[in-house]
Amino acid sequence: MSKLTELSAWQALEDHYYTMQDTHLRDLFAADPTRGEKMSAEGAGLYLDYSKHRVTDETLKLLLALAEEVGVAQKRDAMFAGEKINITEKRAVLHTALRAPRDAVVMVDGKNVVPEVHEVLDRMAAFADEIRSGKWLGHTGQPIKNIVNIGIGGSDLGPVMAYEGLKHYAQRDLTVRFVSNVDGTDLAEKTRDLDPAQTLFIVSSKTFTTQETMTNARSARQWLLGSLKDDAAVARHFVAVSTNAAEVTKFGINTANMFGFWDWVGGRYSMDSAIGLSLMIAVGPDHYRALLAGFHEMDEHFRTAPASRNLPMLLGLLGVWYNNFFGAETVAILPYDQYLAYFSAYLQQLDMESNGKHVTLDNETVDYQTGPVIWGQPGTNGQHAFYQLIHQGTKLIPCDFIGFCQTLNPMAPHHDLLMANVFAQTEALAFGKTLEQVLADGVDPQIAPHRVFGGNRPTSTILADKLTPHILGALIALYEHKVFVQGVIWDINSFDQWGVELGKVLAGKIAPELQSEGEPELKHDSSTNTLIKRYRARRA
Ligand code: G6Q
Repeated sequence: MSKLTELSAWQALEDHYYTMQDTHLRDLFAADPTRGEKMSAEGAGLYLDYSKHRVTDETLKLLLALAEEVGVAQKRDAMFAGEKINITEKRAVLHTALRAPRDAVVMVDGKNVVPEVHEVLDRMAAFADEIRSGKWLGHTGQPIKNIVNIGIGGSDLGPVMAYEGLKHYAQRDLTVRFVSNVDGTDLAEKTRDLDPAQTLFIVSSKTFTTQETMTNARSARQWLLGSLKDDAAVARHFVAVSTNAAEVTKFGINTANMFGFWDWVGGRYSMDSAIGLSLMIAVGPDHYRALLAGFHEMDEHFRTAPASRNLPMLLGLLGVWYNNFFGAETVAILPYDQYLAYFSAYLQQLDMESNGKHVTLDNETVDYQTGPVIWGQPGTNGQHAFYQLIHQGTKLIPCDFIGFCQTLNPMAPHHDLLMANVFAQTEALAFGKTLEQVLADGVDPQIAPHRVFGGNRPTSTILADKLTPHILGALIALYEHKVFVQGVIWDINSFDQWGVELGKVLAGKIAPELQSEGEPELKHDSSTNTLIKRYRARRA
């Protein structure tokens, strides 16, 4: 048994699970007509309905006791205070400082980092304004009309998600694109209709050594110079976002055109650092600052709200309940807003890279499940695709439904229909349809079992008034902190990502074997050797 599973709160939850495993949401709702109002919490403009979860007051009490016993609040305070909680990289974890107000004080190694954060934000704002107003001219004297962010992982997914999320607020005469894949198709397709003389590349890379990003950046430079034919053009068409000034200079970008951040910002937690420059150019500094204020409001909620009404705490604990006691393997994230098309993909990295870990902070191999598989798509599209399995399949898939009371594109009756689907899905998932109800509908008894919905499928519903920059910030921070709560409970380091290393190292060895002139001596396993040989023999 591990440290976690030996805890009295954990064992109490195990016992409690046996009393709860067959309890149906139908009965829980029937027993308490006020359940739907009672089991809700609010913070930073978000309303969370968690009544359609397979929990009682007792379950919540035990989950909160678990949070207490593992010290979630103390660990949270240590994170906010800049303690080096990322122990394998010996780093503080301070994405919360990126959205701290100007007069806040956040100390790292004896220094208040907030003034530097705002200095970079101010430089970003000045640069964004120059681009947006057409004052920043390209090498041939034309204003910039196209922004291409080159980055990958944490240097791509956040900006692309938030750009799509806030497109409604974007300056529409600017074209903003994101290139991430080392597959040349990505760069080729994203630049094919752009005029180099009007295009700005933002090379976003914390390390400025990432293979995909640097390969794309070099090819982008060639594309630009192929047309503008003057090395001096790079200075007007390339800026960098990085922590690595030396590599930025080596690439040929003047550090005057570099926007920095710090080693205490993890890649997947960096979208509100200078990594968000493309987004700030698109939506403007004021909307960007509103986004940061939303993040900060949720930070404050997480820091100060009582655990029983603390949104990230509740979402985190409910996730642990299903992951570790019901054996649920995945969580579906289902935003009912077209602008949030990339939200699930973003959360996939945030959650799976953070909590996809197998050893504890004390180097013990865990004997319990850690992070779930995160997936999803915006509604209502998913309803016509994979919801069948969630409703009637054999797997338990807790879902987060996210919806807004007001649409940004009023076009009756669309929004009412969209939201009717949110409420209908969570109702159907919770209560299902019994055999008796199916037969009462006059369905042929021969096929009636196929029409039965078991129900008892848990969902959270997160509602906000309107998708604004502020609300998007709060929503992202909600999930950042949910992931944090779960990482603390599972006693893992949510802030490193060693799991991405091995593949990178092996790709570094294989690339020269694909590129070499003569027949290379291959020393891999027989499968890898055969695949490499077949590729070499057949490529054009
Ligand atoms: C995120 C990861 C990873 C990282 C990318 C890009 O937490 O660290 O996704 O963001 O590998 O790294 P660079 O920004 O250094 O290019």
